[in-house]
Amino acid sequence: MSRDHPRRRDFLQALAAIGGLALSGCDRVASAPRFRSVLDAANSLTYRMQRLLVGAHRLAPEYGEADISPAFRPNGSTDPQDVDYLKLVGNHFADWHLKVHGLVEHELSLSLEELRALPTRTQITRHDCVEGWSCIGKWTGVPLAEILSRAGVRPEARFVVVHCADTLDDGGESGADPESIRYYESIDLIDAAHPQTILAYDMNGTPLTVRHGAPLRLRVERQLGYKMAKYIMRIELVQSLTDLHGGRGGYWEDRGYEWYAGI
Ligand SMILES: Nc1nc2c(c(=O)[nH]1)N[C@H]1C(S)=C(S)[C@@H](COP(=O)(O)O)O[C@H]1N2
Ligand SMILES: [Mo]
Repeated sequence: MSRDHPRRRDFLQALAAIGGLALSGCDRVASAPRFRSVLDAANSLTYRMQRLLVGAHRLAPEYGEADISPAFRPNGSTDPQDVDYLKLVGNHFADWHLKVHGLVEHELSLSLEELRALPTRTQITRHDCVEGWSCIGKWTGVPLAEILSRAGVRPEARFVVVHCADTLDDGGESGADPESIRYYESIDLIDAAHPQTILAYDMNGTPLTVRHGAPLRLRVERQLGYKMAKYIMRIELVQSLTDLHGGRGGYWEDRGYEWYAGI
């Protein structure tokens, strides 16, 4: 009995420690105002279910070199004809800068060279398009968290919005203001801080081609393809999505797709 005692006490202490850790871990996330307001803001059942079931930290599966799809299907915009973008392509993106602005402590303007000098992550992941196809590719880029920590996220910020260079092909024909049909996407700060969320500049070991989003695209590996914005021009930290374009947080979301496109 007395021999068991210390062990039991150790066990109880360990349990308390684990419980305490788990509790403070959950507590930290659940009671953080930012997380709560994201939940409040999200009216999508999918989003809440996914967040409850998978939590903030689950990693998307990663694959080996042998699994890389021999041909990765391009989709959506594949050859943007927007004048500003064509100028950038013409000069091999030497004049391109990633602008980071909005609810940040310091605005950033980073060249491709500067981005490539930052810490990198490479991941081989499966891209699932909502249309029902998947391809496996290798992506190299800078974790979005690195950029955000350099910019300093202000406490009011809740979403990261990615603004792209392209307007979809049929956009001009409708006679709409091109700015209103420019591709854009948004994610919450949980996905923004996720280790597999990167701003990719290389695909399968070579710089991104125009088809796949040169010079920079987003990879948010736990969500569907339409979240993976290509042709990134600027990143904006915002408190609310309602003032942007159609108000639903993305080009396709404004046309009826789910904002949280969890896989
Ligand atoms: N800027 C921009 N990003 C975009 C799109 C687009 O049309 N424009 N299409 C999305 C969709 S629906 C998919 S499936 C992927 C396709 O990426 P890929 O061309 O590299 O296959 O890009 C996503 N990102
Ligand atoms: Mo897609």
